[in-house]
Amino acid sequence: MASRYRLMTIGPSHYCEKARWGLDFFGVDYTEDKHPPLVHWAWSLPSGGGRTVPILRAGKRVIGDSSAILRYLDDEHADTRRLYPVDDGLRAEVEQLQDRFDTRLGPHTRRVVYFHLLPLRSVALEAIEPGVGGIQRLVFRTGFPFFRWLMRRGMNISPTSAERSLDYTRRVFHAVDERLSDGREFLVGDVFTAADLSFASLAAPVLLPLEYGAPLPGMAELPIDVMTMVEELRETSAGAFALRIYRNHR
Ligand SMILES: N[C@@H](CCC(=O)N[C@@H](CS)C(=O)NCC(=O)O)C(=O)O
Repeated sequence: MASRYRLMTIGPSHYCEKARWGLDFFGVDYTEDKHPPLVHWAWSLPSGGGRTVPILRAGKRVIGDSSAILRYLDDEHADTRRLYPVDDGLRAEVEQLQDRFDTRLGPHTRRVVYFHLLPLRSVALEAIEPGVGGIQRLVFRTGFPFFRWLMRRGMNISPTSAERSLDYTRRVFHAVDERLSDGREFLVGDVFTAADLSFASLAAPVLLPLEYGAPLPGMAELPIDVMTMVEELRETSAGAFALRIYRNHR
C-alpha cells in the first residue's frame, strides 16, 4: 500500500534533511521522491507546494517549508512525542531559534558548501544522484555545466560571497557556543526540540555528520581547505553539540 506521506526532496539538501529527520523522529512511514536541483521545479511547481523543497504531501495537504512540515508533524503526532514544547514561553524560544537558523544559518552553510562542491563535478554528482530516476539523472548530468551556472547565479555564489557566508556561519556557531556555555544539554529546556534538530541539520553541510540522512561527500574527497574548515567548525562547542545531537537523536 502506498504510504500516506510523500516527501519531495533534493537528496543532499539540508532543509530536506530537516523534514526527513522530522518524519523519522515521529516514526512516520513515507516515500521520498528525490530530484536534482532545478530539475525539481518540474515537480515542485505543479504540486502547489512552491519552488523550493522539501514539500510534504500528506493525503490532500501539501506543505512546502521545512519548519511548517515540522509543526504539522508535531500537531499530528502530539499524542506520541513532541518537537515543540507545550509551555508557551519555551515554545516561543524554540520558534525564534528555528527561525534564526532557517534564515541566518541555512543559506550560508549551503553557499559555502556549493562553492567548494560545484567545481568538483563527480563529487557533486555522487551527492546529488543517489535515488534520482534515470531520466532526471541523465538530464542533470548532461546539462551539468548549465545547471551549475544557474545554481551559482541563483544562490549568488562567488569567492567573496562564500567567504562572507563562512563568516556568518562562524558567527551563528559563536552565538550557539555562548548559549551552550552554561553546560546545558539542549538549546531550549531539557529535552530535544525542533531548535536542536534545526541547528544540527542546517549546520550539517559544514560538519558532515556520519548519521546524515543522505549520502554526503567523505572528508577524503574534499580539498584540504574544506577539510580544515570542517575540522575547525567541528571543534567549536556548537559543532561538537550538533555532532552529538546527530549521534544521539538521528
Ligand atoms: N524556507 C525553505 C527553504 C528551502 C530551500 O531553500 N530549499 C532549496 C534546496 S536546499 C531549494 O529548493 N531551492 C530551489 C530554489 O530556490 O528554486 C524551507 O525551510 O523549506
